[in-house]
Amino acid sequence: MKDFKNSVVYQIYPKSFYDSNGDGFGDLNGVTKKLDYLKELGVDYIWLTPFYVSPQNDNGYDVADYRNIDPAYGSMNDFEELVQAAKERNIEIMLDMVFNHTSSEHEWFQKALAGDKKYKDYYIFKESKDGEEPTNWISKFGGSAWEKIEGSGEYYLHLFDKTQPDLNWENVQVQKEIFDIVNFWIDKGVKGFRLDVINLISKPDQLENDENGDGRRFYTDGPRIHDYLKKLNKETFGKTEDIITVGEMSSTSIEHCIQYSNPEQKELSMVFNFHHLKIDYKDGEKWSVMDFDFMALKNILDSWQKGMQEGNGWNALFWCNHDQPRIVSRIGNDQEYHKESAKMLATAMHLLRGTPYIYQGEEIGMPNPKFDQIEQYRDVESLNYYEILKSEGVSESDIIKILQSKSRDNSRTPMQWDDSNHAGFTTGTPWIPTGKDFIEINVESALSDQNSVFYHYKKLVQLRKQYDIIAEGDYESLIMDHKNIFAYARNLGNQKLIVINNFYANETIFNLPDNIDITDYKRSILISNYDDSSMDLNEIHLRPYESICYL
Ligand code: TEU
Repeated sequence: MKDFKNSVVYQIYPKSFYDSNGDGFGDLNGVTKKLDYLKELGVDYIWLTPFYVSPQNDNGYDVADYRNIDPAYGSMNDFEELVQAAKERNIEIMLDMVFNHTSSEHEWFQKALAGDKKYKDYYIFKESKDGEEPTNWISKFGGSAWEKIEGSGEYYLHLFDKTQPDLNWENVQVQKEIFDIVNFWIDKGVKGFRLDVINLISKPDQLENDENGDGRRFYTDGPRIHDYLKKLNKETFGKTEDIITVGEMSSTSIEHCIQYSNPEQKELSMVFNFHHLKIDYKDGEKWSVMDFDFMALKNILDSWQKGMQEGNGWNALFWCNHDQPRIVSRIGNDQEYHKESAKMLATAMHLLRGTPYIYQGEEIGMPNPKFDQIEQYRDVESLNYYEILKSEGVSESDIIKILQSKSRDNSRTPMQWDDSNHAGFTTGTPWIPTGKDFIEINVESALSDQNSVFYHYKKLVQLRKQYDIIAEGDYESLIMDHKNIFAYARNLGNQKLIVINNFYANETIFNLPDNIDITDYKRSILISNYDDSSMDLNEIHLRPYESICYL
């Protein structure tokens, strides 16, 4: 049985991973074909984003049938073969479960719309208030969170797209349906679940206007959220010891995340939070362009590390996923110091306390594609905000700059396998254009270069297996006021790991704080992104993006 604390999870967005049949759309057989590559990287789990039957308005996060596979991705047989072939390589499958909402094409919602009372109570319908929406809540994808039913005074709630109506978790029948779905997939040999925006499922009894916000304070970590998760755990994955779970927590708090992931609470194994990625939002607004705020980043990572440790919670560690721009473009340097900065970011994240997640392409340092025409974008959120920003009078070229920096499509371009047409992703026409830099940045060239970003990630995965201190050590912050360096220590028994990362292209100096005594233990460099890093911990002259880990 795998221990989630020393495991590493690799996230696959199947639509963009590998197309096995030339239709331009990645598929499950494509994942199976690339398993040896993932075995080489050494990962323990593959998290697959949704491939269930879906109209694909939100690339599968709009599920129309939770028990069947969308033909575009393959068949149930393909899925079973994938699970088996992965197990043969000691890799387990983690599925993505979307239970805050369904697709509006789901049979339940269709029945609800047809007036079936039982199914209307599966969702959140409300009468209009004086011809207006029931509340002033805003959808995460822009516009009102309520959609009017044609020809009636009723609206339904959708925190995301209007084709993603929110489920009513108050209804025990809904809960039972969901537990059955989870058990259906457990029976297929799945060993992990990622639960989409799971901290939004509990809405208050009375839905009210939010006088100073978009409504999120009413439903984020809502009133019965912990009861629901305890119940879900008890009825499904909690029945066995060997299933890991990660909750995607939108706008959450450390206090709630401790409860979600402290083993005594019997809710989830670990949590994703996003506070450390909101460091380039001008005045808190995602749809803006801003350099990242390094001191804010450090303080957020530090407070989550300490807070979760004190409460015995567990973090999922990540820079990238299918909703985030590529980290090497966002915080690193995707030009002159591409390799150095990609490796530095990997080390800085993987050696924190928590379970690391690698998003497809991150391990070869894939950058943002810098699409410069709106026609190249596919994502519903980007397209909605394109219209919203336009209606606010923002110029076309400024909107494109914003999308180039923030669009979710930045991470959804085809995986770059080699330097052939469409980066070897498909023999057809890819559903979204390929990044321009695939000639240099691709898996084939990474595998043939011992100094590549790929081998740095591989080494980080291996180190986690070799040194217990990486999974189990306590976190300790170092030199928090330094303007260029993010450094920390990990402690286990009489061992001490020190991780020093220069987040900038200019040189800088690290001085060991006086309170740290390093005389009594043997020192060696576990990993670095330069091959001649200094051994003199008392004063290190760090080169651009230099990152060193000492034990
Ligand atoms: O994302 C939830 C979420 O709130 C974000 O990360 C979202 O992308 C962001 O708020 C947009 O600014 C999850 C999935 O990861 C995402 O792909 C889905 O679109 C969303 O839920 C709805 O299911």
